[in-house]
Amino acid sequence: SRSSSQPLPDLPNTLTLANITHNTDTHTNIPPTLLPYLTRNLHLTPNHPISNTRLIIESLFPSSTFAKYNTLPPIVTVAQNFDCLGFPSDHVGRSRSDTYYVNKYTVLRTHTSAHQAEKFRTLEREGKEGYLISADVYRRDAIDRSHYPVFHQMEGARLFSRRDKTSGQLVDEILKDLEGMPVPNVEVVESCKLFEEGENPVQVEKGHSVEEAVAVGKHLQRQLELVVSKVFSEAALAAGDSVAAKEKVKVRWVSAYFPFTSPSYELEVLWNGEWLEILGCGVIRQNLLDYAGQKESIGWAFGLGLERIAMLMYGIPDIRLFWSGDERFLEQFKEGVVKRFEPFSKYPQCFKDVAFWLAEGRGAAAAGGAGVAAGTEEGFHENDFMELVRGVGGDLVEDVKLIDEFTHPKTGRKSVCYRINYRSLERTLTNEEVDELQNKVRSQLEEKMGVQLR
Ligand code: FA5
Ligand code: MG
Repeated sequence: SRSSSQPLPDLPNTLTLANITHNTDTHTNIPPTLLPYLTRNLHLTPNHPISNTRLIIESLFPSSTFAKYNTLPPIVTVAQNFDCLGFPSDHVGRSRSDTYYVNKYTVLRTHTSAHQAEKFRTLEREGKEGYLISADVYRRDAIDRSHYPVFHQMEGARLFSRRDKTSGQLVDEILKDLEGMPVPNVEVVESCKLFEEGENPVQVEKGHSVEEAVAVGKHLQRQLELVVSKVFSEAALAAGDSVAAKEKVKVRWVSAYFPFTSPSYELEVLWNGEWLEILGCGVIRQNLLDYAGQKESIGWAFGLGLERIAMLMYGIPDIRLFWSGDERFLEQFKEGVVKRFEPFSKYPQCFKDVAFWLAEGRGAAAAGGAGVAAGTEEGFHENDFMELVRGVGGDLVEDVKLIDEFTHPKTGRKSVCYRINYRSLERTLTNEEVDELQNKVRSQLEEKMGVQLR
């Protein structure tokens, strides 16, 4: 299908970043509009809320134990991002509708886990037992107030050496370290089992005893509960609520699946009456550690979303605000201390609908087609549509929703209708301006995606 297999016409033949030049090819699907983001580094911008959030969390991980990496370039190999982490070859995450490819062998990292293996490999050389990595990550995704094609993650890991120890000694050592850690101010409302035997993917790795996995899992959970406890007491103080600052944060541990950890968990936090997932984590698979020259270690890893945490901490309502150059936003974070964000007035929104027939007979959809709300069988990828809209409207688009799907009873053809919400964070848009954007979306839909407008 054209939208998924041809490079964009206006993309350069090479892409240079951090002094490395990459050739583009038919796999390339990075829109030129994304390129400026590769060097923005919000997580390193002084006083920016993403950077402040990073610093607050980093302060819980002593530099004597944890190496800190904050400048790893975002272009990585398919091997780093997927293969060496054990992603199966047909995993949906690998598809061109979900991931930005620089070329067939190179991607914009979709998560900070892409650096796990290389950083485990150099741990002893650095004289550390663990690391933190903060970086920008890239995913093709929906458009709404909590999704942006670029966001920031923090990866953390900690290893424990098994060298010259019995399993019992190792377990004692991990539990003793855990006892030395502060008690987090959280209430664990619900917890999945640390591991389960049988069909459930939450299992103890081959080569790990149950006691070892449980000890590592408990150490991991304690560390992350401390992160949550710190972040949310800061948030309550920011809101001027010193009573709430002392209250326990309600959390729950949910069992999860990642190809590179087992058992795996997600941590959810109760915030304004809603359960929000803030991170994924687990006991690192032994084959990954073996591959990374750590045959004699066992350990844990986690990956958390800095935007998601910053939005909770500061009460930031729209993910686009992080990228805004608007002084009314930036000046609120100048002091570096957590202060609740005071929204500036909202400008009016403007809804425009676009309906179209999906092209027929365009072959099978690309592998998996996850996240495709409509028309997978016609080879239509919702993320391609989202990107087209972003390409035209940029940050003037607040969200895009599928509002109707319809299959013609006689022809079996499928039609979809999307509602685009145009709203600037900085000014009132004129009708003419919005009409012009909407017309561009319509004509590009026909040209680039070969659909028939209704
Ligand atoms: C991962 O990316 C795994 N690499 C995490 C991990 C690391 C697991 C180490 C085990 C060991 P996931 O796709 O769920 O997992 O993303 C992790 C976190 O990133 C989420 O919990 C969320 O906080 C944040 N996140 C994910 N997608 C988005 C998004 N589109 N916008 C903002 N934040 C996001
Ligand atoms: Mg997740």
